Amino acid sequence: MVETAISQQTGFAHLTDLPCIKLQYGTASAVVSLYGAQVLSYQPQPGKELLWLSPKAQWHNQTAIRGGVPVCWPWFGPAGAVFNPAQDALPNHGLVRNRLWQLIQQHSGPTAASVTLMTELDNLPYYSGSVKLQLCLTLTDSLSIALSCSSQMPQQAALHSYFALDNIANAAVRPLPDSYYDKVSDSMQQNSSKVVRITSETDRIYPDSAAQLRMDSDSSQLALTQTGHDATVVWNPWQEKSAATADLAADSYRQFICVETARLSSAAATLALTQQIKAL
Ligand code: TA6
Repeated sequence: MVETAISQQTGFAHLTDLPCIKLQYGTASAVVSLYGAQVLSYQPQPGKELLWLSPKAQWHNQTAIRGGVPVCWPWFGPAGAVFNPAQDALPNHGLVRNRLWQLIQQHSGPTAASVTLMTELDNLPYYSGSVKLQLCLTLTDSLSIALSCSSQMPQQAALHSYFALDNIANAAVRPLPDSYYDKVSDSMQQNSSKVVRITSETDRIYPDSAAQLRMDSDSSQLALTQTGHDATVVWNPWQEKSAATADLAADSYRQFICVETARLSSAAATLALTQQIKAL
């Protein structure tokens, strides 16, 4: 029988005072921070880390943690007009990356270890009423991250996963649609190869992307299964932006690729977005 466990821990990596929860399923483990409900580690086997955390990540002074799986909600990127009727200065990627979430449920049994974190907001700039957002993390022979909100309202969301690499030069993500919005050049682009490799700053939104993706690198092959999304985002800041970003080191861009499961429609709807990560 597989042994499972859930425990509270203070600190992860150099973030020594960060409140976290560790899940174990046999020899697999995952760590999630209560700050941002951000998954920081997933090791399908001891020592085989699939997620990347910046050595310069911070969590004090309202800073979002750079790495792991940030939760972007209720908007993605800068707040669009729907989310920001008063045109205030609002943070990139929403309001929940720098809040402490509550642990509301945990279960460890022979088939899985799982926890549910929740945060409640009653002061959204564009919606009156109280809104609950939940993140459910389930560890089995894969890690499943599910973000949900039952309020019918405009809400964008992304699971902004940073995957660890030995070298960005050898990473490939497939299959991705031919057509994408390129944020770097602010234009629609076409690429019929289906495979994305990173050779310069990359910030792409692929609408209508598949439910099943594969990420290959020197040290890992991952199957990514996504549901509830209407886009996949692929991001790497490359050299210049890596050096210019306070919580990245100059060579950080070599060490990760973001493959993000996103719902970017701003039509009023409930939310159920999942990304499952499985080492092949
Ligand atoms: O998902 C890609 C992106 O939106 C990029 O444009 C880049 O800025 C990145 O996310 C990181 O955003 P952050 O707010 O975490 O610095």
